[in-house]
Amino acid sequence: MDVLHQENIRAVAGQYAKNGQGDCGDSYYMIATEDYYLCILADGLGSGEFAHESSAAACDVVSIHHDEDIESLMERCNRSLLKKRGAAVAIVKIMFDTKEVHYCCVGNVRFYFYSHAGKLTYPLPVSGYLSGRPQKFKTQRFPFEDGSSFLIHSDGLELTRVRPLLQPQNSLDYISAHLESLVSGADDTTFVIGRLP
Ligand SMILES: [Mn+2]
Repeated sequence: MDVLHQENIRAVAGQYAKNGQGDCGDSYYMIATEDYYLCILADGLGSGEFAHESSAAACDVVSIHHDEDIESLMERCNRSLLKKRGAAVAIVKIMFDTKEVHYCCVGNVRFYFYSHAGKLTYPLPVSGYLSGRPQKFKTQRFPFEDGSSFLIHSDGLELTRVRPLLQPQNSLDYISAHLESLVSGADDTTFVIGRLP
């Protein structure tokens, strides 16, 4: 598992290829600066090499331009997927200074944000995928408080009880171990969990 540990955020990511094969069709990238945390999770259509090529292209372009707002990052992802197979893409950017979460998604990537007060926000997935065709993107913005947690995952993971899992008393190690225990191998699976201390 991949761990990011900074003053403003802790995050853990796990990624598992379908049937334990080499090429995972999902890709993710995350980074924390002094000002924000950004994560993209992309699920390439299908599986194997060409699914990976698509999801990796989206993550590569975001890793270069992560300082931009997420509408422009979604545009860049979309353009990067022209003449490739395509991908479901979700981008979350958490602004430490304004204490705001910005989120945009096209396709079946799920996002849950659990506030310190116990409010669970889970934007419904927008159907479709990015493949270079012009699209409009709708970004959600909402405020957060310290002590919040979040989860982003690809559709390889089937979750029924997110609220008890993201409770503040559950450590990120506990949550990631639990999520890993649910990985079936039937599809590429990626999750990113984070906590804003
Ligand atoms: Mn998938």
